Amino acid sequence: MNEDRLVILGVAESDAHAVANHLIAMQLRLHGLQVLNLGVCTPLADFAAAHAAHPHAEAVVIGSLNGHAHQDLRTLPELRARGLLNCPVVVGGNLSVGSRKDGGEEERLRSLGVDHLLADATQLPVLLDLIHAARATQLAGA
Ligand code: B12
Repeated sequence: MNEDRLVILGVAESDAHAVANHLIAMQLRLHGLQVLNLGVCTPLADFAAAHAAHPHAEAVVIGSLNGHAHQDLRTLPELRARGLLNCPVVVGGNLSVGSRKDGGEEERLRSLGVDHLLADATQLPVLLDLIHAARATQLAGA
């Protein structure tokens, strides 16, 4: 376990889908990360409070399966304006309602300030390693 590498994980506020959340927590722990798992139905303000309590966390990772990601994350700009959630925010799962996947939902989430969007949870360890490496490079240059 690498004590330096902490990730905050959870599922968006209106969303009760638990299975992927547990599998992702296991996957990330097997990858050597510490995981603070806030579980299902987590308001964005709770993610912000967890990050404020653990400011060294590398990322906040939020799952959304029920199609209401934009509604659940709509306060991200407001929280960031207050100096909260000042870390990479990664969102993944089934991001829009219904079968139409035209990319519009991803655009809307990016416009809220979501930094990374992933459909496939297997890409998470690689993305988190890239975020870790970028941060290490920044710290070395500072
Ligand atoms: C089980 C289930 C439920 C259970 C959940 C029980 C529980 N405690 O988890 C119950 C019955 C409660 C439920 C309720 C609802 N559900 Co439901 N549910 C499912 C179902 C059948 C399986 C979900 C699951 O566990 N899959 C197994 C996991 C491992 O796979 P996964 O969730 O797809 O996750 C994968 C990826 O999405 C991705 N991923 C997931 N999360 C994350 C997070 C990150 C960060 C990343 C990178 C990737 C990622 O990686 C995972 C592995 O590949 C799916 C349909 C399906 N076959 O997928 C519908 C489904 C997700 N549900 C759906 C809906 C609509 C609902 C309800 C709104 C239904 C209703 N009208 O009440 C409610 C919403 C409840 C709520 N508040 O969220 C829709 C969502 C549609 C959409 N987005 O357009 C689906 C797709 C069914 C459908 N085809 O319509 N549901």
